[in-house]
Amino acid sequence: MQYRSDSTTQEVTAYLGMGSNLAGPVEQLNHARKAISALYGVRELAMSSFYHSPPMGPQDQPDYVNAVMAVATSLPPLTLLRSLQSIEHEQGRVRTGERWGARTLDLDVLLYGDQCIDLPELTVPHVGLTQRAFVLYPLYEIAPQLHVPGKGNIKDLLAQCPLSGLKRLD
Ligand code: ROI
Repeated sequence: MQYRSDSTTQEVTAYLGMGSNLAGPVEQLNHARKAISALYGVRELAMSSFYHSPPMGPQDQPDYVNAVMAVATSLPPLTLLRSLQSIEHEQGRVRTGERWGARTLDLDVLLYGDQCIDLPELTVPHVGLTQRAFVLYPLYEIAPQLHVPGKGNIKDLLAQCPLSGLKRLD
């Protein structure tokens, strides 16, 4: 049996996407940020500004507020995902089965270190990452040097992604 010679745990930097378009989106995101920071095995590293964005997908729903948070975590990716899902649930998200419908809170694992993950429950890098202005712009704000595994540099990805009505909130 081998033991680590120090008591530190391996941490990975993960980037989390946050979105809400119901029940006070700014408060939902602020609340989620606190809940994420309070998770065992998760430390906040950075938080982007909040961005206002028209809905992608069905247009008969309110505009969204989006942000991206960077964390250092010792949680494995699926444990992190499940912890985020319980926060969504605690904040009143009801999964109706409707694809791309309005939601009180959406938390996504966008990136998990430099890993590519392809599991039924979790795809990393997140599938929409390279096409979604409401993900790429806040991500760029907190990680302008980022390399997205299998996709390229964030700066190059951003250059090919129209703003699509995205506005930074003051
Ligand atoms: N549109 C915007 N602008 N922001 C989101 O977070 C968001 N999330 C979604 C869908 C419904 C695809 N559209 C969105 O899941």
